Amino acid sequence: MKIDTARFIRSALSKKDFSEDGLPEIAFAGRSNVGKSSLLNRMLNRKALARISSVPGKTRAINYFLINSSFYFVDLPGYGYAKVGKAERRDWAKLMDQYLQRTLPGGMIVQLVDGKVGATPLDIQAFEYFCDLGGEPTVVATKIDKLPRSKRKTQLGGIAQTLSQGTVRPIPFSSRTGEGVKELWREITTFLGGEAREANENEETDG
Ligand SMILES: Nc1nc2c(ncn2[C@@H]2O[C@H](COP(=O)(O)OP(=O)(O)O)[C@@H](O)[C@H]2O)c(=O)[nH]1
Ligand SMILES: [Mg+2]
Repeated sequence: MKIDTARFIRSALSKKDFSEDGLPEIAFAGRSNVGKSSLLNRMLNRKALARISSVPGKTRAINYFLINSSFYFVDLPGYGYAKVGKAERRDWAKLMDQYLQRTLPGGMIVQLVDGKVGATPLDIQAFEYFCDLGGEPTVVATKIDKLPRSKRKTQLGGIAQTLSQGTVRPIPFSSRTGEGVKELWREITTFLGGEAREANENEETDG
């Protein structure tokens, strides 16, 4: 995909800030520090676009980036901060619930798992949560450059097994080397193609 424009649109801290224009949304989720900002920047060929989300006060928000004026990348707040209090965790869960219930099923959610660390109990919980809400997460194994080639197959198989008894096929990804960029874009364009077809069909039946 050629990226002509990629613009930060806004940080949503509550339901009223969610996008209402009906453009397709591709949401990205993962533990904090999993490499989400790096992946978004790499996918969009921008050096620091997604860092906006790491400025204080915005890490708990849902951040919208508009791509080529035609779809959104949605940066969901990272889960698993060690130091957040109960109230903040509750706010986080509420915002995520509201967003995901509205976007899944039918939307696209990309779940990032640290390729070196493997799937943690929090990753499993998140995966099950997304599935319960009707999502079918596309799983990406980040920082794959850190893993020796000889350990790859076992590690990727382990992630698939732990998350889904082997039904998902994690995409190995590295923001350092660019591995996985094409494959993830392929998944995204397939999703966008389906969205476009659906919109057309609706138009035909409406008119
Ligand atoms: N080796 C390696 N390190 C990475 C990669 N992606 C991210 N990192 C590092 O992991 C840390 C967290 O990355 P960041 O993108 O900020 O994670 P986020 O908290 O999920 O947004 C940073 O120190 C990055 O430099 C990768 O593909 N390979
Ligand atoms: Mg980040």
